[in-house]
Amino acid sequence: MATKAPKSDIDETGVRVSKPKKVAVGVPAVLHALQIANEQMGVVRSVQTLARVNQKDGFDCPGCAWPEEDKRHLAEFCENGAKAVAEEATLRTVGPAFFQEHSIDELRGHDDWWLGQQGRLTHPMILDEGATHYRPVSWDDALRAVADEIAAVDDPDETVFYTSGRTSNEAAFLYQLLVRGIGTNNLPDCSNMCHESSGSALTETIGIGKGTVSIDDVHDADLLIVAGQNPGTNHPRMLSALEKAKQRGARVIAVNPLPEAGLMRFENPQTPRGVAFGGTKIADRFVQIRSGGDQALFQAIGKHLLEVEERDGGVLDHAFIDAHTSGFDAYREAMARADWASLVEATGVSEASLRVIAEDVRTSKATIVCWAMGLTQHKHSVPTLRDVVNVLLLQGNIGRKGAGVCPVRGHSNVQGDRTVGIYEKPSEAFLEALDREFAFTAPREHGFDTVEAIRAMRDGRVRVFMGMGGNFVSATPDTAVVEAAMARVNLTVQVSTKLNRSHVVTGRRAIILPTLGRTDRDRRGGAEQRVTVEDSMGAVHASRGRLAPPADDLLSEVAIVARLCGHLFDEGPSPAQAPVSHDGDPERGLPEHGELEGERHSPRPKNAPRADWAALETDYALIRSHIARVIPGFEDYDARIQKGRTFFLPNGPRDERRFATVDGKARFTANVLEYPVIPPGRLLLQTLRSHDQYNTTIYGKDDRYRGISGGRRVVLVHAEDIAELGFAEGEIVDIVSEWTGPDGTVEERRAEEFRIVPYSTPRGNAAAYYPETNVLVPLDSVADVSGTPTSKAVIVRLEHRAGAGATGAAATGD
Ligand SMILES: Nc1nc2c(c(=O)[nH]1)N[C@H]1C(S)=C(S)[C@@H](COP(=O)(O)OP(=O)(O)OC[C@H]3O[C@@H](n4cnc5c(=O)[nH]c(N)nc54)[C@H](O)[C@@H]3O)O[C@H]1N2
Ligand SMILES: Nc1nc2c(c(=O)[nH]1)N[C@H]1C(S)=C(S)[C@@H](COP(=O)(O)OP(=O)(O)OC[C@H]3O[C@@H](n4cnc5c(=O)[nH]c(N)nc54)[C@H](O)[C@@H]3O)O[C@H]1N2
Ligand SMILES: [Mo]
Repeated sequence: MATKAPKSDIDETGVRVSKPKKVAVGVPAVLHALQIANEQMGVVRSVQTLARVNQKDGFDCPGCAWPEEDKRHLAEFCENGAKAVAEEATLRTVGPAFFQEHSIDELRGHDDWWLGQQGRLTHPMILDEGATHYRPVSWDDALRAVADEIAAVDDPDETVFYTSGRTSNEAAFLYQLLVRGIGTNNLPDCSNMCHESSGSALTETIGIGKGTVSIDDVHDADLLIVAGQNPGTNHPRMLSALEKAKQRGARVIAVNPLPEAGLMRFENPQTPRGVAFGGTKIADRFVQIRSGGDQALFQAIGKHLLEVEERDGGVLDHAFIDAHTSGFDAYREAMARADWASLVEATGVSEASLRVIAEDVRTSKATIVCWAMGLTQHKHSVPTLRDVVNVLLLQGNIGRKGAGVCPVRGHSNVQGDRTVGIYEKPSEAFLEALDREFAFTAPREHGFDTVEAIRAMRDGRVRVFMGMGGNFVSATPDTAVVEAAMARVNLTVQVSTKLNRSHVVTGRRAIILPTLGRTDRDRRGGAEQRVTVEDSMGAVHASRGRLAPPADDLLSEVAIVARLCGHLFDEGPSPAQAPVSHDGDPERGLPEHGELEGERHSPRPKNAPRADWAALETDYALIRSHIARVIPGFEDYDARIQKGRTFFLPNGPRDERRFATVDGKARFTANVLEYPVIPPGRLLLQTLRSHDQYNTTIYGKDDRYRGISGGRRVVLVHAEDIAELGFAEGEIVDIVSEWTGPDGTVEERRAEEFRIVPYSTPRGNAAAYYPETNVLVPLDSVADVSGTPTSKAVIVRLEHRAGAGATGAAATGD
């Protein structure tokens, strides 16, 4: 039986701490997943649903972007994939009665867990200016209200359109067209906070912002370095691939400040061996690196390889370097100058150990480097990733079997969204193709990324904010700033499956547009529609939901966007709105390009994209034909995804060692070494995910592998730091971040009441969960080049709470 939604928030006094686990997955994981599935969906729907995850002609798991293996197991699900599915396919619903019962003030007081647990949104809702409650609204009125507010802006750049990474290729492509049709490139997305640093570094050095390996390469690798990633929790299916590689003789080096369970040992629930024999040891070597020390690690590897080459020869792939790269000499000289003392200081690893790691690389016949947020969310992430590329180039480890770069993406279609145009800095080639296809002129000026969008909202320069999925308010840094920024916007619109903070921290007016998720059946135009997604390795395939949606008249994301396009581009502002714009100037109905032309019942803006919006809404294959004509690599799109087939998008470096960089070569780069300097008495805080959450969606209160249960407000600190800083294990403290602005002033931000937990991490480093700690991340603390918030590097101090001494040890147990 499905169970009811919780009535109260997480009671943080119930936190329990036990020994962290050394093994990931196994039978307990399956049981835990089934328990959550049953709570949300009941037994029958659980079985129906979980059997279709990632099966051919089933739906793509909304959990993560790790690709499917060719031979799929009957229940190709992992614990956290199953939890992601259960959250979406839940039988709990949030409809008009719910909003009548709970005022916006009351809802704002609840935590993210409570909000998310209430269930699926079923009805379009509107919050009028000054109202205390949302009220139901018809689809047509809701969409017209959105279109009217957009049409009323003075300048199209006063609108911002966010995208999270679950949106399908079809919906994302139409959405970017809508936005460019309005006349702006303000398309921030979750990538800006996620793998943007990877995109920046890879585009510059190898000419494509994506990874260069396939799942077969992972199996065939001789050495896999997994840095800054916790696959046991965030990409559990990756563990099966690592296990397979190991069975074929590969070595794995895990680089992480924390000894994450999945990296140490893996029990595969799909094989008898996994269940009965204590699983496979994953990491041959665990490098417990100081947070932010990865650039130094890769420089050390490069330096060692070059030294051995100089002495003995036989290390480098000279043929590759000569034919395909540029900048080698400058890199070699920079590495000759790099000094071991700094490399040791930055990593916290001795020179001897650094050389042992480098020897693993030297003797490997094919090396892959995998990474995620531990490498992308630092100030110096882009140079760090350039140095990763340098090491791979030395031995020709790009564009050959078993070798390459493998940024492991987060959201299940975040890579596809970028491919089809969700980007604030679109290329000219893409815009030209878009112009041709839709007979209009897309704007050329680059738009806001996530942080720039927040600044613009904070400064009152944004009138309309729309979120295609995601939870902008909770996911972004500097929560207090973001909340105030949202309040300055005239209208905030969220297209969502589930209730979250972005529905209750709103602009002056707010609209919720509920939508179908991956698991839901999508019937349009008398036929069941498929959508398509691209995984982390550039493979595109279809996804089709089969479950009855939570409400009969829910619209898909495609339908919502297509109807908005119809309102905006075929009709112009609705008659009620047209004569008076927000500032009362009757002449100013539409943005610059929107001089009015007589057509239909009200005027149609001149420079609007042209398409048969109603037809696109009822046949997604037509959208695929548009995509096929605009984006290279999608030729015969619709035919190639039929019958569960998958196709690979072209990838120059992987397919033919072709590098679309400024000089047509893979580029070695000489980078100045950077690493965080932690002032005395301070800690470097990383904000990360527990095992029971999907970004801002909190599934439960436990972080099983790390031995934390019953609550989330914990800060993991080295035992000796706890003592040296004058605190006690189990003490409840405030975490205060210290940010020195460009003018030298120090800003402080505070997160209250966190329990100190001693944990295995390098001295000076600490960890706590996101999104609770986003209040601590300063908006201006971003990575150079990519602009990604430095969520893994926040300087903090702990503070005793007034009047509260050490409370002694937290409840412990095992
Ligand atoms: N179940 C589940 N699956 C998910 C998600 C989820 O929330 N839940 N989120 C999805 C998304 S959007 C993403 S982007 C991915 C995120 O996947 P991950 O990147 O694995 O997620 P994080 O929890 O941020 O973990 C960061 C890891 O990097 C380590 N780390 C931190 N700082 C450093 C450093 O300086 N150097 C090194 N070498 N390591 C460091 C941390 O200890 C931790 O192990 O997962 C995706 N999949
Ligand atoms: N401090 C800190 N901050 C971080 C990070 C960190 O490590 N530390 N990680 C960053 C990263 S990597 C990312 S990717 C971002 C994540 O940022 P977002 O992608 O914005 O956040 P999510 O929590 O994944 O969004 C969850 C919401 O998406 C909606 N949703 C789910 N499925 C669908 C769907 O199919 N369609 C639609 N329309 N809506 C849907 C639901 O309403 C749900 O409440 O957060 C970033 N923020
Ligand atoms: Mo992400």
